[in-house]
Formats: sequence, structure tokens, C-alpha cells
Amino acid sequence: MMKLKTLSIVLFGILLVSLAVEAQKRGFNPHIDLRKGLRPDPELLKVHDYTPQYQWFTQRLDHFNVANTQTFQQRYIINDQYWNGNGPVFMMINGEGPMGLDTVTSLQFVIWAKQYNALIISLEHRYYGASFATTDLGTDNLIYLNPEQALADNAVFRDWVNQAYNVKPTSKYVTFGGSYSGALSSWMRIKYPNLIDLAIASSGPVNPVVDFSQYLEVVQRAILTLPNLGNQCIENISYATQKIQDMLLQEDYSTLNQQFNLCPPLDGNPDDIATFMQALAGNWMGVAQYNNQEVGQQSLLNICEMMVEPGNDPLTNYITIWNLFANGQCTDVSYNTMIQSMMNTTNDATVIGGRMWFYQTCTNFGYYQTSDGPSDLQPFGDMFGLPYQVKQCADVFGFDFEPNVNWTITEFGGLNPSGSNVLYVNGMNDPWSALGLTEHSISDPLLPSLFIVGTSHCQDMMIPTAVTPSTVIPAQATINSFISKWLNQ
Ligand SMILES: *[C@@H]1O[C@H](CO)[C@@H](O)[C@H](O)[C@H]1NC(C)=O
Ligand SMILES: *[C@@H]1O[C@H](CO)[C@@H](O)[C@H](O)[C@H]1NC(C)=O
Ligand SMILES: CC(=O)N[C@H]1CO[C@H](CO)[C@@H](O)[C@@H]1O
Repeated sequence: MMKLKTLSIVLFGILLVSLAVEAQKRGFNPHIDLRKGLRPDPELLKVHDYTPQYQWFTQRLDHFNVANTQTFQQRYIINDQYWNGNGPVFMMINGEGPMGLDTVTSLQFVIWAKQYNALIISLEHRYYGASFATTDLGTDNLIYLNPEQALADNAVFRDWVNQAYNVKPTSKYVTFGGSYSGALSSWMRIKYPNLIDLAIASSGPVNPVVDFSQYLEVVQRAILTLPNLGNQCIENISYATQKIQDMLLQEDYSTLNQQFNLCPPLDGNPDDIATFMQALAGNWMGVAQYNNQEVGQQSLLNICEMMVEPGNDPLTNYITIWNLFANGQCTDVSYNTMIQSMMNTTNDATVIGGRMWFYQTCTNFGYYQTSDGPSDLQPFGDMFGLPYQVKQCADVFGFDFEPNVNWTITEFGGLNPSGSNVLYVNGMNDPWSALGLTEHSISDPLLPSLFIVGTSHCQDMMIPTAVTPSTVIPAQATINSFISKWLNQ
């Protein structure tokens, strides 16, 4: 039997998934391959014996229709090993994937929880992981999947914890999150200032756009920061892309099928071609998004060194890199395979993103990482434009509308939110930072932002490793100083 590598439909921004899920998904698609496992810090775990475990909360299916009394079971985790009864409550907001047990033991904020004697609580996002909200994922059942309902879940859960743990009125609630859940963290404070006192929002794309062509532009900018290498690397990617696009225009599929080991082979279907071109960019997108996070992972530096390997045609180098990521497997770039997997309505606790996240992009967020940017600002060609992306919403869900990002911005304020005590943190080399709030300076007294040089997606949330850029540790100290200041207000 031929080994098959399949593609995920979009490169979304999640990271906080359990190691078990990681292992299952490994070798499957480069985006998920590169997502980082979390490291338990032995010092933290030493405090006293604590084994994180999943528990279940009965949640209303629809917070906004009192006549709907349906409920579902939602998973949560509580880490009370540092809690002294008087400290603050640190709430991890989860996003579009299974909530790992390590979200309450292995992130940077856990170190701060110990410092402040905080109670750590973490609620899985409805519809993801094992928090199945409906019996299946039929399109009619997905209407309860939106950020408003997710925030309300966290609000109700927060009130329950407040009673169950007898939290003192003087204890403050702090939310944390990264990527989509980073946006949710900021929106939690903005929508529920009565419940949440301060929020740290890491890499939150709070300004959704349908055509997110800037994503690839940030990938290029991140590559261009590589000293003595960036320019050549971009030139060589551009050159290889152009050669591939020329072969496609000449309908020379057999060479490409063989060079890129495609199964089934390309036969001229334009949607398959767009999927192929997006997958070529996908390897680079995944590396850029998680660059320099984990020891032993591919970095932009590594793959750019391969890309400028002298003596070879740039296309040869590009193929070598593709085959490195394909890991000896052939790759299925058929549009139909991708759409069929999105049409599967069975609940599955191991899915990261999947049909659920795709629904959220088609309704609320867009975030389509298109090739519509100018060719001097990104080197990945122009063959996966917006029509190809929006068509997928029609083919999977039968939608004849575009994602209503305008409502999402109206609801939460986009780049002009109104509120206080939210710290927006972004990494300059993180493609998602293009949709983040980075304009305010850290001196903004109400809604400061911190834009970290040289870092990738959600990197400030991770406990630093040997390959973490040196800018992360001082940035984390700044974040902690805001927590300290706002807790003492
Ligand atoms: C649909 O998804 C479920 C859960 O992942 C899986 O068991 C099943 O085989 C899938 N069905 C098809 C037709 O692929
Ligand atoms: C969203 O807002 C923009 C700018 O105001 C407008 O051009 C666009 O038509 C709106 N889109 C939708 C789907 O309403
Ligand atoms: C076509 C192209 O830009 N090729 C460049 C690839 O990178 C090498 C550096 O190793 C340059 O010498 C080539 O000009």
C-alpha cells in the first residue's frame, strides 16, 4: 500500500494541544508537525504531587435563548497546587483544538501562578476536543459555534468556580490565551469586565479579514531578517515558484507529479492545482509560524540554507525541501479529498481545527491565507487566490455568503477596542501579527501592546528553550510586570 500524506485545509494558529494528539498527528501534515509540544517544568511539578485530570461541567448549549434548555458536557481542568485561598485566579482560554492537560502545568503563566499563589483553571472550547456540543457536526448543529457562545461558556464557568472554590471578592481574575484563544482572552475582558480583571492576549488576530494575503508577506519579511541569506532565499523561492507555475501553464503535469511525488497525480483540475500551490507555500508557512521554538525542529535558517545550496537549480532545492517534509510519503493534493474530509460530520475528540474551525472561518473570521499579495512582497506565486478559498465554504457547507468579519469587528472592536487592562502581545516574525493589535505602545495606560522583535507565534507563552530568541525573556518579564501592576491596582 502506498503511504499517503494529506493536507489540512487551512493553516490556523492553534498551538495548545496535548502531546498525545501531537503524536497521533505527527508525520501527517507539516503545519501540525511543527506545532510544539509543551514542556513540563520539573521545578514547577515538584511543589507537591499533582496530576492534572479532566473533569466535566454541564453547560447550556445556547446562552442567548432562554427557551433552549439543552445542555452539553464541557471538559475542564483545575490546578490548585499553588492556590492559597487568597490569590488570583488564572484562566486559560482554549481555542480550536483539544485542550491538553499540559495547559495548566507547562506554560510560562504557570510559573507566574506559582509566584502569585494563583488558582489555575482551563475550560475546553465548545465543539473541540471531547467537549462535543451536539450529537454530530451537521451544518445546522454548528450554529452554536461562535466566539460569543465560547466567551459565555467561560463566563458561566468562572462564576461556578468562584462559588465552588470560595474565591474571595478581593481575588482578581486573569485570562490568558494564544492565537484565536488570545483574541478570546482579550474579548473576555472587553465583554465581561465585571468578571475578568485583566487579560494577556498573545498573538490574537483580533482584526479578522477575509483575504489574509498579508500572512505570506510576513513570512517573506521573517525570511528577509536572516543575515546574508534572506534575500537569496526569497529570490530562489520566487524563481522555483515561477518555474513550477510555468510548467503548470504548459500543462506539463507528469514532471511535477514525479518530482513532488503527488498521489493522485495532477491532471489539470484547477482546484487541485491551487491546492498544490498552497501546499508548497504551506511548508514555509508552518516553519515561519513556529520558527525557533523547539530544539531539533526545522527553522527558517535551516530551510533557507538548503534553498540557496550552491551548484543546484533553485527548483531542485525547493523539491528537496518539499520531499524532506513529505517524509518519504506521496502527497494527496486533490481538492476533493480535502473537501470530503471537511464534510465528515462525525464528532472526533482528536481533531485539531478540522470542520469546526473551517466553519468558524467561513462564518466569523475568514483569515484565508491567499496568494493575492504583490509578487515583490511574497514569493509563493498567485495561484491560490480568494475565489479558491471562498469556494470551499460553498462546497463544504453550501454557503453563498462571505464570512461576516464586519460583525466580528463590530462586536469586539477590531483594532479599536474599548476597555482597559488588556496587554496585547505579538511576535514580529509571526504571520498572524498582521491582524493583531500592535500599534499601541506599552506606555498606553489602558490597552498596551508589546511587539517582540524576532519571535514567532505565541512564543511568549512558552517556557523558553535553547533556541528561543533572546528577546523573549525580557518580554516575559514585561508581561509579568503588567500582571503584578494590575493585580495590585
Ligand atoms: C469520519 O470521521 C470519523 C471520526 O474521525 C471516522 O471514524 C470516519 O471513518 C470518517 N468517515 C469517513 C467516510 O471518512
Ligand atoms: C464590510 O465592511 C466593508 C467596509 O465598511 C464593506 O466594504 C464591505 O462590503 C462589508 N462587507 C460585508 C460582507 O458586509
Ligand atoms: C535564480 C536565483 O536567484 N538563484 C540564486 C540562488 O541562490 C544562490 C546563492 O546560493 C545564488 O547564487 C543564485 O543566484
